[in-house]
Amino acid sequence: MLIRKPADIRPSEITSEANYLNRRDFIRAGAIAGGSLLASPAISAVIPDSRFAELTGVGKSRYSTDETPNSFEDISSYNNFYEFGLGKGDPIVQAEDFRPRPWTIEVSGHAEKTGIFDFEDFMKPFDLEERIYRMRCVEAWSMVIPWVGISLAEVIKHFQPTSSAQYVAFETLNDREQMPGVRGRSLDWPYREGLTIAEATNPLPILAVGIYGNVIPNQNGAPIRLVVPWKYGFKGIKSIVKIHFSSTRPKNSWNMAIPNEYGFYANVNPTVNHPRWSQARERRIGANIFASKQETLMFNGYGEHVAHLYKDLDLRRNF
Ligand SMILES: Nc1nc2c(c(=O)[nH]1)N[C@H]1C(S)=C(S)[C@@H](COP(=O)(O)O)O[C@H]1N2
Ligand SMILES: [Mo]
Repeated sequence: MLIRKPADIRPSEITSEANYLNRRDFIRAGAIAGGSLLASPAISAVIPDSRFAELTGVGKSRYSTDETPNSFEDISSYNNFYEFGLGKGDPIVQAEDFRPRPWTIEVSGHAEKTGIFDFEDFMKPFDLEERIYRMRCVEAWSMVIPWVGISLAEVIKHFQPTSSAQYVAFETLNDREQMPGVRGRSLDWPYREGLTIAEATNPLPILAVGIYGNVIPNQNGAPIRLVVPWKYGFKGIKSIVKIHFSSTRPKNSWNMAIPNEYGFYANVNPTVNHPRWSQARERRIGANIFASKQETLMFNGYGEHVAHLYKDLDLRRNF
């Protein structure tokens, strides 16, 4: 199958997978020779306003998996982004002309610092890091994605939530002009998601602004989207315009749409099946078509970092 790339990406603008893997080997070799894989603190996150531009000052993370990342083509052509169509191949085509600038993010609710921030100003206090994460969609497929982003925990700390802030809510842009999908009623727009404050301040979640060292493609949630690697993909809300510190549990889009199938927590859990299919196994996108499915891991393999958050929770009821 031939996979189309947006016409205006020059091959030189994309870090090819081969180069990329070489760079990683180089970094590993450095680590063995006595260096460190830990992030060297970057200056301030400067995100170029041009498509697929290279991100600079990106540190490495100790939370990255060693698994081989999916290709840039897989990651940018097999997407869920209902604002740009229901098919996996729709967003790469329908989000082509989406404009992720100018962009503002509104921070509101129970916090000391609130306001409406230009994307560039919003990013400045934070360090960019690469986080290579396993990602698991509720539809029983998975990928490994080399994100570039900022720590959500650092963002939360920066805005100084008060003790009333029990949850963090997020909203996607809702623009009928640019997003053909929101003219229809596939979901109740805008797309919404939320986390408990304990989840949001765990070290794993990031707000991603890049993939493979370059500015994130529109179809993956430009200019900024959430990544929560131990939860099903639908928690990873794209193209965020609002962050709200709330005292009550926020609504989340897939729970609003089909409450008996999609809960608030959405923790990856191979022992709790979706009402219409098993969650025990998953298909890795891009794998040889003869490859068998692989077992899904509890909390998508991130249990050592997050299982304690749920020790008093019945995960069968709180799915
Ligand atoms: N705004 C918005 N965010 C969204 C979605 C969406 O339809 N709209 N789909 C979610 C789902 S179901 C998944 S699996 C991931 C897919 O992210 P990716 O296309 O970057 O792999 O985005 C999530 N974020
Ligand atoms: Mo998903």
